[in-house]
Amino acid sequence: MNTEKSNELFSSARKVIPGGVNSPVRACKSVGTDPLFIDKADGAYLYDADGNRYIDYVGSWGPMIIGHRHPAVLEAVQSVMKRGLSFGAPTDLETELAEMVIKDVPSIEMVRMVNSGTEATMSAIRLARGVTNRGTIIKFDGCYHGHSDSLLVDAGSGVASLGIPGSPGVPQSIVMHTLSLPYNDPGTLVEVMRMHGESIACIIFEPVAGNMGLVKPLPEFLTALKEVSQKYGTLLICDEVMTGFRVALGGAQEVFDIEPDLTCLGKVIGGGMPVGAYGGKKKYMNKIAPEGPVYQAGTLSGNPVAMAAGIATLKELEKPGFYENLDKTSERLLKGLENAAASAGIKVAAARVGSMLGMYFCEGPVNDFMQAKKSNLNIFTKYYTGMREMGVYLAPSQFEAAFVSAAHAEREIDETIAMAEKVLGNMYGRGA
Ligand code: KE4
Repeated sequence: MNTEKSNELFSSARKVIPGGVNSPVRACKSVGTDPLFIDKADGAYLYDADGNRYIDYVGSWGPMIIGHRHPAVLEAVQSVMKRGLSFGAPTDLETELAEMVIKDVPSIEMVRMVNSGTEATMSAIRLARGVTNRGTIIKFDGCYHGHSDSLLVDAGSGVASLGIPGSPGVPQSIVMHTLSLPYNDPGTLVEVMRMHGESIACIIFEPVAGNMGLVKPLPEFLTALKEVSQKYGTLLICDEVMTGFRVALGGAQEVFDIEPDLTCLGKVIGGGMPVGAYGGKKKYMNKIAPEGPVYQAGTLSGNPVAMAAGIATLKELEKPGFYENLDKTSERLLKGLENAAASAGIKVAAARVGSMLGMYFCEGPVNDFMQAKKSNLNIFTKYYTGMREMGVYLAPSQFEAAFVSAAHAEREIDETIAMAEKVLGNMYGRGA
């Protein structure tokens, strides 16, 4: 692909923006290449500054589940914009989106809108600490919950991709209140809670880990989470920023029958605009200012244009058959990629939950971050660059998930599989 324009734009961006990007993983450092600058998108496709077209499996890191430039979303946003962009005062749109979230995610009785997933998880943790009057929190290695200080410990996603152990600038006095345990390890969780449970404010977890690649929760892990949180009065926070409205209308908590005390949302509920949210039982949410003493605020929280995009998106998701169809497409892709790897004699551990997929280049199973890190990153890099060269846009890191949208039809899936057969086949000197 000719990427001359992207290269020019990247060198200009690097002069004025750290790393030339506004979020580290976009810099493609872990795959040793430069980022494409995107000019526009439509349906399942991205078009870069040089006019190259790509089948998109990043979907803006999850939000674009109904495809880019969906007419219903564009129409909703354009009509709200005619009334103004932001008022810093309540609007009926915030209530409408809140009512939809509460209807679709039964564990949420009340919800507060914020501007990002980071704000959502940061606020939910503050609420848990405020409600329990405890300071220590538990997270899991390889899980990423945004970049607030308490959570940049053994995080996944960009932190894992860049191999940053935590981050400079996060004081020890903060980090010491965060315990990071192995994901899918009920024994360790139970043991740590036996010793410290009375001082643990909350356990925050990804119900499907999507920031160390894709790792499904083991049933015994989910059981342990439920039991220890109830036993020690610790709040269970389900971080569904990525899985919410992605893996099912009711999120991963619907798929795996999880009953969290608090849930964090983002990505899909903004339909591509900056939206995060946290919600849960009224007895907890009533502790949030101005109703209660736990403070949290935001200039653009509940922004009407962002709400309009989220409402229009959720209306599409609520249509009968939406997830069934998306499941079929996603399963077709998963099977196709597994077969392509097998034909090329390359061992992979691939998995899918709804339209969220992951593929490690190693023997399976991959149940935690230690095992995920055994994936062959050289093969991943060749796979990533080969697929991009062929016109398939994947996340530039082994420690991310891939997302299928409703705009991906059989044609896009079959083209992707054909390209994977070529790329993986070429890798072992066996052309497709
Ligand atoms: P944001 O602050 O980036 O909106 O959300 C943070 C967050 C919280 N919880 C989970 C489970 C998440 O996956 C995320 C953000 N996901 C990454 C992708 N792995 C965002 C991409 C990026 O950092 O640029």
